[in-house]
Amino acid sequence: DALLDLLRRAPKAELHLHIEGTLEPEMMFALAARHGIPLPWPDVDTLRRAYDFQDLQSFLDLYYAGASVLLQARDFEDLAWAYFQRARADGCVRCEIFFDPQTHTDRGVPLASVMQGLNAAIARARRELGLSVGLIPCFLRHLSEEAALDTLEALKPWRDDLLGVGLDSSERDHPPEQFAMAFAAAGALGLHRVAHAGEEGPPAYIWDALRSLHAERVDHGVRCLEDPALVAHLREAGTPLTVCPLSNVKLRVVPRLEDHALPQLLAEGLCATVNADDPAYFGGYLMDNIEACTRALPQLGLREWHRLLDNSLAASFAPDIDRIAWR
Ligand code: ES4
Ligand code: ZN
Repeated sequence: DALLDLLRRAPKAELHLHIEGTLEPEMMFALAARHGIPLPWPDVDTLRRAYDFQDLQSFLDLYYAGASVLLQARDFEDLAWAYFQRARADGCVRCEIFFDPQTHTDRGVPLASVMQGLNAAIARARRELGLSVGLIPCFLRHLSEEAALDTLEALKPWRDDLLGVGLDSSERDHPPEQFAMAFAAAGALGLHRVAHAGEEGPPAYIWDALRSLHAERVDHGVRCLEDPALVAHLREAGTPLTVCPLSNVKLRVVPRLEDHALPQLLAEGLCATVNADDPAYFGGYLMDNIEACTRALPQLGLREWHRLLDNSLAASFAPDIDRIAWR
Protein backbone atom coordinates (compact mmCIF):
# COMPACT_ATOMS: atom_id res chain seq x y z
CA ASP A 1 0.00 0.00 0.00
CA ALA A 2 1.63 3.23 -1.21
CA LEU A 3 -0.05 5.53 1.38
CA LEU A 4 1.06 3.27 4.24
CA ASP A 5 4.64 3.04 2.97
CA LEU A 6 4.74 6.81 2.81
CA LEU A 7 3.27 7.17 6.31
CA ARG A 8 5.71 4.62 7.74
CA ARG A 9 8.71 6.51 6.35
CA ALA A 10 7.40 9.97 7.30
CA PRO A 11 9.00 11.50 10.43
CA LYS A 12 6.57 11.45 13.35
CA ALA A 13 6.34 11.73 17.13
CA GLU A 14 4.65 9.37 19.61
CA LEU A 15 3.20 11.56 22.37
CA HIS A 16 0.91 9.21 24.30
CA LEU A 17 2.55 5.98 25.26
CA HIS A 18 2.74 4.29 28.67
CA ILE A 19 6.00 2.36 28.80
CA GLU A 20 4.41 -0.21 31.15
CA GLY A 21 1.80 -0.68 28.40
CA THR A 22 4.50 -1.95 26.01
CA LEU A 23 5.00 -5.06 28.15
CA GLU A 24 4.26 -7.82 25.63
CA PRO A 25 2.95 -11.14 27.05
CA GLU A 26 6.18 -12.88 25.96
CA MET A 27 8.29 -10.42 27.95
CA MET A 28 5.92 -10.62 30.92
CA PHE A 29 6.53 -14.38 31.06
CA ALA A 30 10.27 -13.99 30.46
CA LEU A 31 10.61 -11.46 33.32
CA ALA A 32 8.43 -13.61 35.61
CA ALA A 33 10.81 -16.52 34.90
CA ARG A 34 13.85 -14.26 35.45
CA HIS A 35 12.62 -13.46 38.96
CA GLY A 36 10.81 -16.71 39.81
CA ILE A 37 7.47 -14.89 40.16
CA PRO A 38 4.26 -16.86 39.57
CA LEU A 39 1.73 -15.36 37.14
CA PRO A 40 -2.04 -15.97 37.37
CA TRP A 41 -2.10 -17.17 33.72
CA PRO A 42 -0.69 -20.57 32.60
CA ASP A 43 0.77 -19.31 29.30
CA VAL A 44 1.10 -16.45 26.81
CA ASP A 45 -1.99 -17.42 24.80
CA THR A 46 -4.24 -17.52 27.88
CA LEU A 47 -2.92 -14.13 28.94
CA ARG A 48 -3.60 -12.67 25.48
CA ARG A 49 -7.16 -14.00 25.58
CA ALA A 50 -7.65 -12.10 28.88
CA TYR A 51 -7.17 -8.84 26.92
CA ASP A 52 -10.92 -8.45 26.46
CA PHE A 53 -11.80 -5.29 28.34
CA GLN A 54 -15.20 -3.87 29.39
CA ASP A 55 -13.90 -0.40 30.23
CA LEU A 56 -10.84 1.51 31.46
CA GLN A 57 -10.93 -0.04 34.95
CA SER A 58 -11.02 -3.66 33.75
CA PHE A 59 -7.91 -2.89 31.68
CA LEU A 60 -6.11 -1.10 34.53
CA ASP A 61 -6.63 -4.10 36.86
CA LEU A 62 -4.75 -6.36 34.43
CA TYR A 63 -2.17 -3.69 33.53
CA TYR A 64 -1.15 -3.12 37.16
CA ALA A 65 -0.99 -6.90 37.74
CA GLY A 66 1.29 -7.29 34.71
CA ALA A 67 3.66 -4.57 35.93
CA SER A 68 4.50 -6.75 38.96
CA VAL A 69 7.26 -8.50 36.94
CA LEU A 70 9.20 -5.21 36.63
CA LEU A 71 11.63 -5.26 39.57
CA GLN A 72 15.17 -4.28 38.64
CA ALA A 73 16.78 -1.58 36.55
CA ARG A 74 17.57 -4.18 33.87
CA ASP A 75 13.84 -5.02 33.51
CA PHE A 76 12.96 -1.38 32.84
CA GLU A 77 15.89 -1.07 30.43
CA ASP A 78 14.88 -4.21 28.49
CA LEU A 79 11.25 -3.05 28.34
CA ALA A 80 12.07 0.44 27.08
CA TRP A 81 14.79 -0.69 24.65
CA ALA A 82 12.39 -3.20 23.03
CA TYR A 83 9.88 -0.37 22.62
CA PHE A 84 12.37 2.13 21.16
CA GLN A 85 13.37 -0.34 18.44
CA ARG A 86 9.71 -0.74 17.46
CA ALA A 87 9.16 3.03 17.53
CA ARG A 88 12.14 3.60 15.24
CA ALA A 89 10.82 0.95 12.82
CA ASP A 90 7.52 2.90 12.77
CA GLY A 91 9.34 6.06 11.69
CA CYS A 92 9.27 7.80 15.06
CA VAL A 93 11.94 10.47 15.48
CA ARG A 94 10.66 11.53 18.89
CA CYS A 95 8.92 9.64 21.72
CA GLU A 96 7.53 11.31 24.82
CA ILE A 97 6.79 8.36 27.07
CA PHE A 98 4.77 8.08 30.26
CA PHE A 99 5.66 5.97 33.25
CA ASP A 100 3.83 5.49 36.56
CA PRO A 101 6.33 5.88 39.45
CA GLN A 102 3.75 4.99 42.11
CA THR A 103 2.93 1.64 40.46
CA HIS A 104 6.52 0.66 41.21
CA THR A 105 7.39 2.48 44.45
CA ASP A 106 4.18 1.22 46.10
CA ARG A 107 5.46 -2.36 45.44
CA GLY A 108 8.79 -1.55 47.05
CA VAL A 109 10.71 -1.02 43.79
CA PRO A 110 13.12 1.90 44.32
CA LEU A 111 12.58 4.90 42.06
CA ALA A 112 16.34 4.74 41.39
CA SER A 113 15.89 1.33 39.69
CA VAL A 114 13.13 2.68 37.46
CA MET A 115 15.08 5.81 36.51
CA GLN A 116 18.39 4.00 36.01
CA GLY A 117 16.79 1.45 33.66
CA LEU A 118 14.79 3.98 31.66
CA ASN A 119 17.75 6.37 31.40
CA ALA A 120 20.02 3.59 30.12
CA ALA A 121 17.53 2.65 27.38
CA ILE A 122 17.02 6.32 26.46
CA ALA A 123 20.78 6.90 26.11
CA ARG A 124 21.07 3.77 23.93
CA ALA A 125 18.12 4.87 21.75
CA ARG A 126 19.78 8.22 21.13
CA ARG A 127 23.16 6.59 20.40
CA GLU A 128 22.12 3.60 18.29
CA LEU A 129 18.79 4.68 16.75
CA GLY A 130 19.09 8.48 16.60
CA LEU A 131 15.79 8.55 18.52
CA SER A 132 14.97 11.51 20.76
CA VAL A 133 13.07 10.57 23.94
CA GLY A 134 11.41 12.57 26.71
CA LEU A 135 10.19 11.09 30.01
CA ILE A 136 6.88 12.06 31.65
CA PRO A 137 6.03 10.55 35.06
CA CYS A 138 2.28 10.40 35.67
CA PHE A 139 0.48 10.79 38.97
CA LEU A 140 -2.08 8.06 39.61
CA ARG A 141 -5.39 9.87 40.01
CA HIS A 142 -7.04 7.05 42.00
CA LEU A 143 -4.52 7.89 44.76
CA SER A 144 -4.35 11.10 46.81
CA GLU A 145 -2.83 14.45 45.93
CA GLU A 146 -0.59 14.03 48.97
CA ALA A 147 0.80 10.85 47.36
CA ALA A 148 1.33 12.79 44.11
CA LEU A 149 3.24 15.51 45.99
CA ASP A 150 5.39 12.85 47.70
CA THR A 151 6.09 11.33 44.28
CA LEU A 152 7.14 14.69 42.85
CA GLU A 153 9.45 15.21 45.83
CA ALA A 154 10.99 11.75 45.29
CA LEU A 155 11.57 12.58 41.61
CA LYS A 156 13.51 15.79 42.35
CA PRO A 157 16.98 14.19 42.13
CA TRP A 158 16.09 13.30 38.51
CA ARG A 159 14.54 16.66 37.64
CA ASP A 160 16.85 17.13 34.64
CA ASP A 161 15.90 13.72 33.20
CA LEU A 162 12.20 14.65 33.11
CA LEU A 163 10.22 16.49 30.46
CA GLY A 164 7.01 17.07 32.38
CA VAL A 165 4.32 15.47 34.49
CA GLY A 166 1.06 13.75 33.54
CA LEU A 167 -2.09 12.41 35.17
CA ASP A 168 -3.48 8.96 34.44
CA SER A 169 -5.38 5.91 35.79
CA SER A 170 -9.12 5.78 36.61
CA GLU A 171 -10.76 8.94 35.29
CA ARG A 172 -14.33 8.52 36.56
CA ASP A 173 -14.88 10.33 39.89
CA HIS A 174 -11.30 11.62 39.89
CA PRO A 175 -11.49 15.17 38.48
CA PRO A 176 -8.21 16.93 37.61
CA GLU A 177 -8.76 19.74 40.16
CA GLN A 178 -7.82 17.26 42.93
CA PHE A 179 -4.22 17.55 41.66
CA ALA A 180 -3.97 21.32 41.23
CA MET A 181 -1.28 21.73 43.91
CA ALA A 182 0.86 18.87 42.58
CA PHE A 183 0.71 20.32 39.05
CA ALA A 184 1.50 23.82 40.33
CA ALA A 185 4.55 22.41 42.12
CA ALA A 186 5.64 20.63 38.93
CA GLY A 187 5.19 23.85 36.97
CA ALA A 188 7.38 25.67 39.51
CA LEU A 189 10.12 23.15 38.70
CA GLY A 190 9.84 24.13 35.02
CA LEU A 191 8.20 20.85 34.00
CA HIS A 192 5.66 20.60 31.20
CA ARG A 193 2.13 19.59 32.18
CA VAL A 194 -0.22 17.18 30.42
CA ALA A 195 -3.23 15.23 31.67
CA HIS A 196 -5.53 12.43 30.58
CA ALA A 197 -9.00 13.95 30.26
CA GLY A 198 -12.14 13.30 28.25
CA GLU A 199 -11.42 9.60 27.66
CA GLU A 200 -14.23 8.20 29.84
CA GLY A 201 -14.71 11.45 31.73
CA PRO A 202 -16.96 14.34 30.64
CA PRO A 203 -15.91 17.55 28.80
CA ALA A 204 -15.96 19.30 32.20
CA TYR A 205 -12.82 17.31 33.09
CA ILE A 206 -11.07 18.70 30.00
CA TRP A 207 -11.95 22.25 31.05
CA ASP A 208 -10.69 21.34 34.50
CA ALA A 209 -7.37 19.98 33.16
CA LEU A 210 -6.85 23.26 31.28
CA ARG A 211 -7.96 25.61 34.08
CA SER A 212 -6.87 23.81 37.27
CA LEU A 213 -3.75 22.00 36.00
CA HIS A 214 -2.68 24.33 33.15
CA ALA A 215 -2.33 21.27 30.93
CA GLU A 216 -0.49 22.12 27.70
CA ARG A 217 -1.78 18.99 25.96
CA VAL A 218 -4.85 16.88 26.61
CA ASP A 219 -4.34 13.11 26.51
CA HIS A 220 -7.30 11.52 24.67
CA GLY A 221 -9.73 14.47 24.85
CA VAL A 222 -12.07 12.80 22.36
CA ARG A 223 -15.19 13.70 24.37
CA CYS A 224 -14.52 17.44 23.78
CA LEU A 225 -16.88 17.19 20.78
CA GLU A 226 -19.83 17.08 23.21
CA ASP A 227 -19.13 20.73 24.17
CA PRO A 228 -18.99 23.24 21.27
CA ALA A 229 -17.57 26.02 23.49
CA LEU A 230 -14.75 23.68 24.51
CA VAL A 231 -14.04 22.78 20.88
CA ALA A 232 -13.81 26.51 20.04
CA HIS A 233 -11.46 27.07 22.97
CA LEU A 234 -9.18 24.13 22.05
CA ARG A 235 -9.05 25.33 18.44
CA GLU A 236 -8.21 28.94 19.37
CA ALA A 237 -5.62 27.91 21.96
CA GLY A 238 -4.17 25.29 19.58
CA THR A 239 -4.16 22.75 22.42
CA PRO A 240 -2.99 19.38 21.11
CA LEU A 241 -5.08 16.25 21.72
CA THR A 242 -3.15 12.97 21.87
CA VAL A 243 -5.77 10.62 20.44
CA CYS A 244 -5.43 6.83 20.73
CA PRO A 245 -7.82 5.13 18.28
CA LEU A 246 -7.20 1.42 19.00
CA SER A 247 -7.21 2.13 22.75
CA ASN A 248 -10.63 3.79 22.45
CA VAL A 249 -12.05 0.72 20.71
CA LYS A 250 -10.49 -1.80 23.15
CA LEU A 251 -11.77 0.15 26.18
CA ARG A 252 -15.19 0.68 24.54
CA VAL A 253 -14.94 4.47 24.51
CA VAL A 254 -16.20 4.07 20.91
CA PRO A 255 -18.07 1.00 19.61
CA ARG A 256 -16.03 0.49 16.42
CA LEU A 257 -13.02 2.17 14.80
CA GLU A 258 -15.36 3.17 11.92
CA ASP A 259 -17.21 5.35 14.46
CA HIS A 260 -14.08 7.08 15.78
CA ALA A 261 -14.22 10.89 15.95
CA LEU A 262 -10.68 11.43 14.59
CA PRO A 263 -11.97 12.86 11.26
CA GLN A 264 -14.38 15.23 13.08
CA LEU A 265 -11.60 16.46 15.39
CA LEU A 266 -9.54 17.40 12.33
CA ALA A 267 -12.54 18.91 10.55
CA GLU A 268 -13.07 21.12 13.62
CA GLY A 269 -9.54 22.44 13.14
CA LEU A 270 -8.19 20.83 16.32
CA CYS A 271 -4.55 19.82 16.73
CA ALA A 272 -5.19 16.05 16.86
CA THR A 273 -2.39 13.48 16.86
CA VAL A 274 -2.50 9.67 16.58
CA ASN A 275 -0.86 7.60 19.34
CA ALA A 276 -0.63 4.03 20.68
CA ASP A 277 -1.33 4.40 24.46
CA ASP A 278 -0.71 0.80 25.69
CA PRO A 279 0.28 -1.06 22.50
CA ALA A 280 0.89 -4.50 24.06
CA TYR A 281 -2.68 -4.51 25.40
CA PHE A 282 -4.64 -2.64 22.72
CA GLY A 283 -3.56 -4.34 19.51
CA GLY A 284 -0.62 -2.40 18.22
CA TYR A 285 2.02 0.29 18.02
CA LEU A 286 1.82 3.62 16.24
CA MET A 287 1.86 2.28 12.68
CA ASP A 288 -0.73 -0.38 13.64
CA ASN A 289 -2.99 2.47 14.78
CA ILE A 290 -2.31 4.39 11.59
CA GLU A 291 -2.87 1.34 9.40
CA ALA A 292 -6.15 0.41 11.12
CA CYS A 293 -7.37 4.01 10.76
CA THR A 294 -6.50 4.20 7.06
CA ARG A 295 -8.79 1.17 6.54
CA ALA A 296 -11.63 2.08 8.92
CA LEU A 297 -11.65 5.83 8.18
CA PRO A 298 -11.13 6.18 4.41
CA GLN A 299 -12.31 9.82 4.60
CA LEU A 300 -8.83 10.54 5.99
CA GLY A 301 -6.80 11.28 2.85
CA LEU A 302 -3.18 12.25 2.32
CA ARG A 303 -3.89 15.85 3.41
CA GLU A 304 -5.35 14.70 6.72
CA TRP A 305 -2.56 12.20 7.35
CA HIS A 306 0.03 14.83 6.61
CA ARG A 307 -1.74 17.10 9.09
CA LEU A 308 -1.86 14.40 11.80
CA LEU A 309 1.85 13.57 11.53
CA ASP A 310 2.84 17.24 11.27
CA ASN A 311 0.74 17.93 14.38
CA SER A 312 2.66 15.23 16.28
CA LEU A 313 6.00 16.95 15.65
CA ALA A 314 4.59 20.43 16.33
CA ALA A 315 2.87 19.29 19.56
CA SER A 316 5.99 17.63 20.94
CA PHE A 317 8.09 19.32 23.62
CA ALA A 318 11.28 18.50 21.72
CA PRO A 319 14.13 21.02 21.97
CA ASP A 320 15.05 23.09 18.90
CA ILE A 321 18.27 21.13 18.48
CA ASP A 322 16.16 18.01 17.69
CA ARG A 323 13.79 19.91 15.39
CA ILE A 324 16.67 21.08 13.19
CA ALA A 325 17.48 17.45 12.42
CA TRP A 326 13.86 16.70 11.33
CA ARG A 327 13.79 19.34 8.60
C1 ES4 B 1 -4.10 4.33 30.60
CL1 ES4 B 1 -5.68 4.22 28.41
C2 ES4 B 1 -5.23 4.82 29.96
N1 ES4 B 1 -6.03 5.69 30.57
C3 ES4 B 1 -5.71 6.10 31.80
N2 ES4 B 1 -4.64 5.68 32.46
C4 ES4 B 1 -3.83 4.80 31.86
N3 ES4 B 1 -2.70 4.21 32.27
C5 ES4 B 1 -2.28 3.40 31.30
N4 ES4 B 1 -3.14 3.45 30.28
ZN1 ZN C 1 -3.03 6.82 28.24
